[in-house]
Amino acid sequence: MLCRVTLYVTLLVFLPGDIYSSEAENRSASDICSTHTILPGPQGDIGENGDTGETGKQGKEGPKGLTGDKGIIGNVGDHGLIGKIGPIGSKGDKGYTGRPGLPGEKGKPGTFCDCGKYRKAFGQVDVKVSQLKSSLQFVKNVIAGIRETEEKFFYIIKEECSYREALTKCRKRGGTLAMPKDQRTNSLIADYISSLGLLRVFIGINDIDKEKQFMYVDNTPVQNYSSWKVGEPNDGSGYEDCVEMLSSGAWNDVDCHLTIYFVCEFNKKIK
Ligand SMILES: [Ca+2]
Ligand SMILES: [Ca+2]
Repeated sequence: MLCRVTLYVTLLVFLPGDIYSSEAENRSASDICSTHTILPGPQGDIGENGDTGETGKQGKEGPKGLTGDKGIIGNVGDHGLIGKIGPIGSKGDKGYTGRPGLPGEKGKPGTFCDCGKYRKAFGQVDVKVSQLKSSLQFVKNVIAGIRETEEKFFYIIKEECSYREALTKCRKRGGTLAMPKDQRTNSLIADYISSLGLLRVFIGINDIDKEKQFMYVDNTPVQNYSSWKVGEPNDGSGYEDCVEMLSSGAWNDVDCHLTIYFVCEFNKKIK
């Protein structure tokens, strides 16, 4: 193979065109190699060094390096600016009481005052007030015979009147017929009747508008408290629509035309 290639190259380089065209066409390469031995020449000298090449391209970015050691503490920085004012704090506990102060300077001498006469006058007023209270109580209890609770005065008028006349007379005095609405008031009126030596008086209760439905004269029904005598109210004559109180405190329905004493009541507080 080597022989065939070498011969072919030699013929292409060194043989004239006509020789190549005549002889080479008639002689095969295998024939030449089989008759002539072609040896290689000696090795030539080392060629001159080539020119310096162009600068190569930039290499790829290398892998991330290892973390370095912690550095030493830096220098102290400059003084910072003053911060904002903070919110108002909560109120503190009350402090202890301070020590007493020094005594004040001595006062100036007072002026003369005849206070005795004022004291005397006030004292006399107090005496007068007490006397008036005593006198009023005497009038109420002994002369008038009036009785009272915290809210009302009660007064028995010794005039024989029918129920309607009695009611009118109480109203003309600024009150109305007495309306016992609790045991305490009923007992007070009963004692009042007894103390005067009386047996009966009209009180402010009737069933004039509707039979058996007894009402106080202020148009409130008799329902929470009553003090009927046993067997009453019986509407005995068929006309018993007004009510009397006996000295025992018991109630009885009677004829409104009956003429007897009566008891009025008056509110202490003027409405
Ligand atoms: Ca009746
Ligand atoms: Ca009766």
